[in-house]
Amino acid sequence: MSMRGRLATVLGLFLVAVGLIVWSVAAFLTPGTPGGVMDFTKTQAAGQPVNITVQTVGAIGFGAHPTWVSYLVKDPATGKFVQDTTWKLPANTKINMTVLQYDSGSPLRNQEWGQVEGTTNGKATLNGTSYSVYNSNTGNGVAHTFAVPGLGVSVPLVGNSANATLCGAAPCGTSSPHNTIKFSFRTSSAGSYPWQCFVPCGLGYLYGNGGPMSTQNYMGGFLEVVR
Ligand SMILES: [Cu+2]
Repeated sequence: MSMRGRLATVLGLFLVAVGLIVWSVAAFLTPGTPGGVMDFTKTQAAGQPVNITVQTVGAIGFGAHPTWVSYLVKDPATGKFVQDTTWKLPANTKINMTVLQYDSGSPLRNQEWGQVEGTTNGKATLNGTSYSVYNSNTGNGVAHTFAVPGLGVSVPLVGNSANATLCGAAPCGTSSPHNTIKFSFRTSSAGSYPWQCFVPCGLGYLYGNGGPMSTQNYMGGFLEVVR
């Protein structure tokens, strides 16, 4: 092979290597495409509790609706936050939820949503401090709720100060201002249980209930409970 031919081969292989590196870094940084089912039954030993970590963000920052509020869930297999709100869970199992809440809050239209319901002991913790009700007319108000009506679960997710520099695009890193809310609940028998946020956070839509509030993979989804 001529010198020029060898150089061309080396250069070609080098470009392929660079291309692969760029592709894998981009794949790692880009959140998953919404629409899948996050399966928590594979990563959990039989009879053991399931740990779910989610984040709530003020603006998803990518996809068809980058300005919409959204939930993201941490893939237990890869550790990446993805925009999937359908979660496959085992029946009659304790679920330990950790919510990293990155959005600002406001007073609730219905103070009932400030009540923690359906969790273990009827309580949740906010940055380590236990609470059973949150008065949204104080502090930074409430940003979203996590509620599973079929299981009687409802938890207010306390907001961050609107004056803080909030995370602008998901997935958010823990260096951005956030509240950590933890609680546990139990799944019951097999079935499809809708879950959703009840704060009308669909800004710019009729009564705040359109847009992200009524679109799968943003402010609601399903617990697909299997035996
Ligand atoms: Cu919401």
